[in-house]
Amino acid sequence: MPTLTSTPRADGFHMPAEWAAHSQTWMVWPERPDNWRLGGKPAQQAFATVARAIAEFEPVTVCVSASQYENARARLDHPAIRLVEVSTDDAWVRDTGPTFVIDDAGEVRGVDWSFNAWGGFDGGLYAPWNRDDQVASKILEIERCARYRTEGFVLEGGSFHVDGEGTLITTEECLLNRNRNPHLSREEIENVLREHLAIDTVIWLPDGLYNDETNGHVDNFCCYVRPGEVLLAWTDDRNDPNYPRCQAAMKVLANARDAKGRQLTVHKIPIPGPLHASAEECAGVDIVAGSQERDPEVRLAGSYVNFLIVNGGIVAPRFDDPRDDEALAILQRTFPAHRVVMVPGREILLGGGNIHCITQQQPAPR
Ligand code: KQY
Repeated sequence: MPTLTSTPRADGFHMPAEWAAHSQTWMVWPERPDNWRLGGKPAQQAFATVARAIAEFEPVTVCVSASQYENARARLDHPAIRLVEVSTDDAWVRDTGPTFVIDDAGEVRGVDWSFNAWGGFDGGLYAPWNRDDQVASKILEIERCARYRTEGFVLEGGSFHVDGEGTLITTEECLLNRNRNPHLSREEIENVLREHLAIDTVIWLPDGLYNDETNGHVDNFCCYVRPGEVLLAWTDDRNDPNYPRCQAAMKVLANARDAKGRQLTVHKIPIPGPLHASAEECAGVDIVAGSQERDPEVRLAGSYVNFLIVNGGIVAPRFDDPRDDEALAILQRTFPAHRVVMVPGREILLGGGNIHCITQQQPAPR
């Protein structure tokens, strides 16, 4: 399939909101033993539960290595789940997969951002990452979608959300981090976003959630629920390191105007925990120089915001935390036309993300 030299905006393509109809959701099967404990077995069970939950609403394609094909096939026993063999470095398709864009005729193409494992050799989470940088291209080949490649412009899909009506929300902590695009100013970064996602307005939250190893991906902190309305992870506890982050985000959101000139309604959802990995969970992760170390002292960046919107549903993490029920009620109230399903999120969180980070929606041609 061709790699185009124009931009999506110039060609009449834009990124639709996550609630627009999907043709399918993509995932990658986890197996990396220096990220997933016990050789990835508990994570595989968690990913399989997520895949099956999504498959109740729409088709799912799971990328899997040759060596894990048979195991994954047996564990992903649902008629709506397809497997394809793709080599990867890890399993975060939100960040390694394409960002799909669509035009008024319903043609779907993909943006293939440069990927550096969340910071390259300046705080990145593993090396090498060349297989992960190829994932978007391979998915677009499989789908026969034309590709836009932002060579040298580093971005991950979890670092932004759009409302599909011209507004994008992101964090300075991630996009202005020196380990992503230090050669570009804020305005130059905004221009790449405008051209590749066809947005007009960028809302910059200062930070993401405390201790998020992606340098504050917005998809773990704040997301759109419909145009003009966002959901923000929230704490009223002044002693929580998230307190100043929530306050700063609220201040920006309260003063923002979106591309349509609207003020935003902000819904709050509690932050679970504080959650920590146990010593036993940490001991199950292989130690490899250059990969993220695991430490029971370090608070995990657990968040109910890290959910996926699917056709007619919401697939959200639960943590066996006292706030699970409240989070479920807030999600169901916020998405009254969707069926909210919660699935176990702890094993995914132990690897550094959650359901939104391990999924990538592909819009349906209209
Ligand atoms: O989007 C994400 N949250 C990815 C996290 C990567 C963690 C690797 N250990």
